[in-house]
Amino acid sequence: MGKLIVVFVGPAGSGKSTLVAAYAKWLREGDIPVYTVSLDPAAETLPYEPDFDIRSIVDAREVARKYGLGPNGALVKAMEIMAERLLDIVGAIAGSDADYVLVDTPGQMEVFLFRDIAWKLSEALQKVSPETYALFVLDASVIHDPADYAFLAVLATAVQLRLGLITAPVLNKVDAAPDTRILGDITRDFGRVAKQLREAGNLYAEMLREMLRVLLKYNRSVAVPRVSAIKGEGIEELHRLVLEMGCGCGDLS
Ligand SMILES: Nc1nc2c(ncn2[C@@H]2O[C@H](COP(=O)(O)OP(=O)(O)O)[C@@H](O)[C@H]2O)c(=O)[nH]1
Ligand SMILES: [Mg+2]
Repeated sequence: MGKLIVVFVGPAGSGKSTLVAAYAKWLREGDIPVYTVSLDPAAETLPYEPDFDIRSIVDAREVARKYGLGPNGALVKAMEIMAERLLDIVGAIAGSDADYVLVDTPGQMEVFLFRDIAWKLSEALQKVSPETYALFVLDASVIHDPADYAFLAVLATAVQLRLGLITAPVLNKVDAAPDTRILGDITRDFGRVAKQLREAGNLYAEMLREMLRVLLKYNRSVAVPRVSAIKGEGIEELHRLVLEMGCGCGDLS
């Protein structure tokens, strides 16, 4: 096979880095070669040892000192430097002979997604491998009701629009989620979500239902993997989703 590149995006603290660590460990245990990339110039510590670490090129703390910037300004500047040095990043990825490349993005999602680096990186990675996908990692505690499921689907679609990469949502921290049964129902059974939204009987619920119907029409995957990166649980399900994102063969179960 060619390379399969997975880019992890998501809000700060959703568990991107922990999930990269867990997925890389899982792949290695299955004797599957994997190359890990950290693109967080502000990372203090990482739960894995990246094969490529952006801090060898740009470190947010040094940028802050050098240019006299605060934390946000330093991050924005670091993103610009990263965009200029894109060839180094992408070259390292292209040069690795691993089947899987896991790309961990900056802790602060917005400095990545709202800057040129996001689409420039996506474009460059797609040239390395057409099988480049994104996972949108969210903390499972944000999901309480069907409207939240719609929120998740819309956010993942927004990321997909921005990156131009097929993007699937992943719910992390299920070990700490208040009620995984409700979570399971609404992430696995769109019929139930639609019914609950219909029963709500208001215009807003109606709008969400229509939005979901359209989104799901164009997105292959409905089941959202529920994982605990910290416990290494649900990684097999995540892996199935990653394989499914590319092959176009639908159900792999
Ligand atoms: N309970 C729980 N905590 C987690 C899980 N995954 C990550 N965390 C914790 O959430 C915090 C942020 O994780 P991190 O991977 O650094 O998030 P990132 O900013 O998205 O890279 C850390 O304290 C992690 O230990 C999980 O599955 N369950
Ligand atoms: Mg991180």
